[in-house]
Amino acid sequence: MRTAFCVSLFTAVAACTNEPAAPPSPPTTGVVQATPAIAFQPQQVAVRVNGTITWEFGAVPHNVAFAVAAGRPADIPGFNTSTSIARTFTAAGTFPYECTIHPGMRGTVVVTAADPASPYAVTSAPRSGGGRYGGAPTAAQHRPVARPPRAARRRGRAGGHRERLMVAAPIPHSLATGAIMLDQVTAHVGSVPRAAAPQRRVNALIIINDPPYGRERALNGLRLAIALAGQPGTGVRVFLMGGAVLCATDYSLGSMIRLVTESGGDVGLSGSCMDARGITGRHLVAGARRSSMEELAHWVASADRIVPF
Ligand SMILES: [Cu+2]
Repeated sequence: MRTAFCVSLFTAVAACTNEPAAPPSPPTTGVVQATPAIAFQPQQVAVRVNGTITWEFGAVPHNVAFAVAAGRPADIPGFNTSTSIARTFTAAGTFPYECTIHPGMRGTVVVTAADPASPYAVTSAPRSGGGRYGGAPTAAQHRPVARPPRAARRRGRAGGHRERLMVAAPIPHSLATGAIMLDQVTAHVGSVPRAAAPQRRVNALIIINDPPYGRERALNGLRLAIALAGQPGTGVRVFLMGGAVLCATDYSLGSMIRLVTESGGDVGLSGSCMDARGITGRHLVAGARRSSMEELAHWVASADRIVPF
C-alpha cells in the first residue's frame, strides 16, 4: 500500500515536471555591443526591472538615444569610443533606442518584472513602424498605476526631458492585434488621463553662426530655442558654429544655453570652430558639448524645422 502510494506520488511528480516549464525570469544584466558594422548586437535584449544593460563601444563612435517612453533611463549622448557605459532600467516596458550618429542603427531593451506572471510582464515583441525611432510602444510600456510616471514627477526638479512628460502614457494602439492582454488594457484606460494622448514630435534645429556680442542674432536664436523647448511635442537642437561657439562659455550666454539643455534640448558646438578659438570642453557650461560636422549633418537630415541665425 505504502509502495503503491509512493509510486503514484512519483508518477504525479514526474507528470508535473513534464508540463511546460514556466518562462525563465529575465536576467539582471545584459550587454549590447555597438559594432563597427553600425549595428547594436544583439538588436534586442531583455532584462528584469532594476536590471542593468551595458553598452560596449569600440573604435567607431556611437551613442544611445531612447525613444519617448515613460521610465526610460538617461540617454548616452555624444561620441563614445573604447568604453562601456551602463544604464539601469527601473520600469517595465519596451524601450526602443537609436544611435543618433548613424540613422537606422537601432535597438530595443525589453524590461520585464521578475515574476513572469506579473501584469507588467511583456506579452508581445515590440512592433516596428511607429514611435520616435520606429519602435511602437506596447501596453507593457505603460505602468497601470494612477500616479504619474517617475519622470513626470521629477519635472522641474531635475529639468528632465520634456518629451517624457506629454507622451508619458500613450493609448495602446494595437488592440486589434490581440497582443495586449485585456486586463492591461482595462487598467490602462482606467488610469490614463486623456491629455496624455501621444503627439507627434517635431524636431527643430537652430543653427547659430554669430558671436554672442556685437549683434543680437545669437541672443535671439537662443531665445527662440528656449521658447521652443517649452513647446509640448517639440525637440530642440542647437548647433553653434563660428563665433557662436563663444555663446556656450560661462562669460557670455551660458545661462541661456543651460536653459535649453535643462529643458531637454541638445546643444552641440563645432569642434573645429572651438579649436580655432582655443575653447575646450572645460570652458563650456554644463550641458553644452563638442560636436562635429558629421553630427550636424545628421541633425539636419532628421530635423523637421531648421532655423539659421
Ligand atoms: Cu552609431
